[in-house]
Amino acid sequence: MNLRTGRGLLQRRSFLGGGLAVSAAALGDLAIAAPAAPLAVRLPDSMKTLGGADLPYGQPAVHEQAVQRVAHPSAPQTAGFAIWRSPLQQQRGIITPSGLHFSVHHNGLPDIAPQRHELMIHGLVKRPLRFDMERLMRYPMVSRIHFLECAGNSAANALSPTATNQTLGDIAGEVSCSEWTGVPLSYLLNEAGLQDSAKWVVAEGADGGSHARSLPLSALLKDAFVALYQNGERLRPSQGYPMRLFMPGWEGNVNVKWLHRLEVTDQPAYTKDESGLYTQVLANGQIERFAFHMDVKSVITHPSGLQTLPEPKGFFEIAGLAWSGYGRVAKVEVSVDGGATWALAQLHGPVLDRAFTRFTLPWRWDGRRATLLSRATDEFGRSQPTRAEWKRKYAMQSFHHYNALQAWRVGTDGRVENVYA
Ligand SMILES: Nc1nc2c(c(=O)[nH]1)N[C@H]1C(S)=C(S)[C@@H](COP(=O)(O)O)O[C@H]1N2
Ligand SMILES: [Mo]
Repeated sequence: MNLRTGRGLLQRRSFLGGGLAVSAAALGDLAIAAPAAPLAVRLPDSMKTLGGADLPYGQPAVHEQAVQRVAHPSAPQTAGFAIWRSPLQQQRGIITPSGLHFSVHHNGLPDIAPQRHELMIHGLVKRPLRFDMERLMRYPMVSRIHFLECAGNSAANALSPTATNQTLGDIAGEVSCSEWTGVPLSYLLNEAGLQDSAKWVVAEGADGGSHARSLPLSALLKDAFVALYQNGERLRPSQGYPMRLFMPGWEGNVNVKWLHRLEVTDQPAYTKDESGLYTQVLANGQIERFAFHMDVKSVITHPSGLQTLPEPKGFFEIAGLAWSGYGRVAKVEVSVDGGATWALAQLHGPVLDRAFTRFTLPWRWDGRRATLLSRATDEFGRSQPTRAEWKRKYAMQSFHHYNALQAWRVGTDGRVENVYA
């Protein structure tokens, strides 16, 4: 049963679950009109020739080569700081293809041979330990589907006084979601034996920037694991091959890639990364540090920035992704009138803890200018601020943890652009 709400949004009475989401009546005229005469069978050329060869490691269709990560540094191919953003506007479904997972490297990609790589655990432990890959691979492993988001995702929206006209991936593509498989950190820490004074763990990567973060021990014992697999295969080099720390729902930079050292301590190390890069100034002048959780957030992927709706009006499915670093997404609301009225989107299962959740809402566009927004709320009632609300909390130049509502303006010509609403 569809409920018609403001401006052509077709809201269902049941918002979660399987079955066909959209009634046939809502779709109506999408198919290419069939003529009254019977359709003649057209034999495709591909049925008249031999098929081509397949590859030992599969690749996307050649016609999909435009679907790529986009680099945002001055010299992406060299060592040094690089951000590769994921083309979220092309993603349908909750798992980001491994080759399209976003990436942030502070000092390029290290070249690590797994046979020589070791993980060391030392500091306030009873028995310092060293694991080579072979030994680590023998431990019991868990598999978890989780998003990963850079604290600096959507920085342009946070900083730029006027909205930049870019794709969703270029604006907010520093987030992805994968199935991660690895060894719970508690197994390794307990084997090393924690001393009574142990409170923090400093994790260090084996890259040239010696990226390092301090993390509270109690949270790590509950949730962290050493990830070895990503979407069923060994980690990609971009994601920290041969191993990375994974801490569900926490800001990207604590998920130390190319992990080689864990030092148990009684206090944070205040590494250059945590005291320099990842603290930020609040509007009241106070400094916010160790802001680990990524907050609830959502983006409409279809339609989104620089896309053009193919017809000036008619049926479209609004689709997007929502996530929260605290738990599950409870609901997503969508507006097509800049936030004046809202309708509940359908959530597509599985709705997982600290993972992408897909949402959709059918929309019959009337051809008038529309401002699209999505607003996610998680199971703890946390919801997204407007941009103005977010800006009131932080100092002018702060940009980490930006989770304000993302707005898209659909023009009468069908063109979609980034706006602040
Ligand atoms: N060793 C190391 N770990 C690192 C980084 C790095 O530069 N070196 N970048 C961090 C940052 S800032 C982010 S957002 C995440 C990104 O993970 P991804 O590249 O797998 O998406 O890795 C984090 N872990
Ligand atoms: Mo990051």
